Amino acid sequence: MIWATISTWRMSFDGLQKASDLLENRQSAASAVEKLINAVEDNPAYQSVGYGGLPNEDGIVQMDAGFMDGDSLAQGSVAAIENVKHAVSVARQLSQNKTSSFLVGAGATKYAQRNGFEFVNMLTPKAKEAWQSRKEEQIQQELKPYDGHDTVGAITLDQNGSFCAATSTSGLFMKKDGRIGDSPLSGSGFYADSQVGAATATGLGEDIMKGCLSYEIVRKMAEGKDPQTACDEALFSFVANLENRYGSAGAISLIALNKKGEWGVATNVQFAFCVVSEQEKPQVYLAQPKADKTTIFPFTQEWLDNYEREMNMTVD
Ligand code: SD4
Repeated sequence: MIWATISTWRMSFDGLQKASDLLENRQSAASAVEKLINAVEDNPAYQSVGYGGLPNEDGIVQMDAGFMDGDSLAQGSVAAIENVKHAVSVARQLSQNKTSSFLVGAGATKYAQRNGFEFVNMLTPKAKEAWQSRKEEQIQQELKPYDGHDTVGAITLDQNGSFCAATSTSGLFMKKDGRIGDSPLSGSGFYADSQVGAATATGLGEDIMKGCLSYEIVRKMAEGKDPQTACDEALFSFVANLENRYGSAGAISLIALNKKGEWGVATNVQFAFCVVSEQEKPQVYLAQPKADKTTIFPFTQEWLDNYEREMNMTVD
């Protein structure tokens, strides 16, 4: 049976290759998605996820993560968890609970401690330096995502036809203490149903939550829409609606995968993502909005070089 993985941002590429090895060797969608996200969480170069993640306005790194098993619909989440290296692994374990499967703040951290998860000071000197200089320059400005600060979201489909979706993020840089985005919320940040497919989101959590966009995409795929149509319809109609009724819509990017291993992406900003499947070598793509559709093309080395220069050698 077909296996496949899709994940957000170029930073997920190494993890995607790990997931690909696992899925090729008949490992479960759950293990593959966890390992993919752990690889991003482990890398201090990525300042938006896991170790090295940028802190909140008080200089404290607070992580959000979610995990969903598309066979049972079980889901687990943590939010504003501190000093835990692999927030998504805690979320995965919590998904086995009948109750107390979503823990926040001190309760989430205590749970991780009692259950032997790896603890580390998540604030690296580089992240601390970024926080100190941002604090000085940006006291009153509005927070924005895509500011070197993005969520890793991933979907895996294994050879048994099982789907998992998961996310991990340190949220928005300089967020308020205790602020939680869409990433740990099932239906908004992620959703998986092995009878249909799965979706995850990255972008301005406050706006993604207004549309429950991951669930909306899976619902559209259940009606028979292919993932690309489901993603474009879910995103662009919602963005138009939000602009009319709320006055603005933040940056939003969405990825989806269906049972046939077909994938789709929609975005209202420039967005990179990674794909691998039984039929497709690991590949990074770039997506851009054009009217109410998303245009997608493979990442070229030239684009990558320019991008890295523009981003001042940080990796998103
Ligand atoms: C959040 N959705 O906390 C996350 C942040 C993100 O690109 O994905 N930024 O709202």
